[in-house]
Amino acid sequence: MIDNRPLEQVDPEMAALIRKDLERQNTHLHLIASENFASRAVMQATGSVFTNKYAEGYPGRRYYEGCEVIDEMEELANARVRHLFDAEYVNVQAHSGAQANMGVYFGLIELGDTVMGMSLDQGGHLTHGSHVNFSGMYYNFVSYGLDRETELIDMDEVRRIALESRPKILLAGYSAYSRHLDYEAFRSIADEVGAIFMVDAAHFIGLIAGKAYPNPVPIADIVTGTTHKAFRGARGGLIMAKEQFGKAIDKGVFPGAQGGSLYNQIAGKAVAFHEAAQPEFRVYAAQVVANAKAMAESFIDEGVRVVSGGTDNHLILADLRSVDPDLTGKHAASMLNELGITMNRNSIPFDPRPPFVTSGIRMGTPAITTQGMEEADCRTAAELISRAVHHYQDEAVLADVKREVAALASKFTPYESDFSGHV
Ligand code: DSN
Repeated sequence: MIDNRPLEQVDPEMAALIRKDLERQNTHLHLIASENFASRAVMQATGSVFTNKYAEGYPGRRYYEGCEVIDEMEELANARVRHLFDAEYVNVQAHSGAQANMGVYFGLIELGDTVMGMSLDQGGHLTHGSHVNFSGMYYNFVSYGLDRETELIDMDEVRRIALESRPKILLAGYSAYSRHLDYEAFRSIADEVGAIFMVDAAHFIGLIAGKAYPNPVPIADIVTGTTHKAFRGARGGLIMAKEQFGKAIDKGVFPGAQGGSLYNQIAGKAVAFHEAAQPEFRVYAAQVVANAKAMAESFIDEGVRVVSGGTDNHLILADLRSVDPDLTGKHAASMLNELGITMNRNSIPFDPRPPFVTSGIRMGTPAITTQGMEEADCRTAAELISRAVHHYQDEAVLADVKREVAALASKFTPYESDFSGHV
């Protein structure tokens, strides 16, 4: 028989770990650019009885019985996405952003075909052709990068490489680039070489939903994304496309890349789509960008070099060599986590260090903005980070920073101390 006692009673060990991470989430400043805090409503949907249902296929075309409500729920999720982005075709089934990209590749091109994307070490993503990822193993990826001087995507170079390599898909998008993308220029290059134009908007799709970043959906053939970054929903992936690509992408996702989808996650995504359509979400998205700009300006004032000289989105990439040539991203990120500020090490463009070490740190403002921080608080956070990296060998300074971080974080706890999202 089902044991419906609370988690605390059924599995106290797991309950304790959840409480422990709640404490970590409530006491740190969270600057991982791909993280956020989901609402209770999102977590309630994610923790709902949709956990129990198998539903392979698509609404109206299932391999299992009993999918009437699931169909209704998936249609609701799809309609919300169409409305938010003005999309023609929508698929909300991908388990993650990586699997959204996999579904598109499986659906639209053959193994070994040429795809052109931004290289991971210049700001792209694993699924944009990294040799350790399925994308680089199964497809012939050709990479473009940044201009060494401006640290911006050089569209003349993109065109040159595209003309030379004639990709089937021209892919724009990033996980560590802080500027707008020139969708129109990508579109025109894709048209010139006969490529499908795809945007991986995983990092910035929440900002697009909140109208704080340009929307590629009307311009690109395909747009993929994630639902848990700036979007603030349940973890997962999302695909939008022009109608003509829909059937093939459906097949690429299921049965190509996945079996039955995670309907509890899809319910949590659908709640986030509803939340993102509210006027407050626009205020949130604008604040995410304003906060990132404030942090970038503070870093520059404090003598910490910001890649490309600033930001147009939610993320900032800092070059630690401007502070001390011996300070690595690995050391700085680990030290800052000890001080209560969580972020990740990140390669900077043309980084001489390997990806596990790096010379940079990547910071993002989606989570701290959900925590309630505004520009002045972000400038304080940037000053604390700057002080820590400038004095990374001075224990007394670091102890002061740790105290000040704790005081700042205590003003912006995302959850009540006994928060339990599923009830
Ligand atoms: N892992 C995500 C990020 O942090 O950018 C991308 O998949």
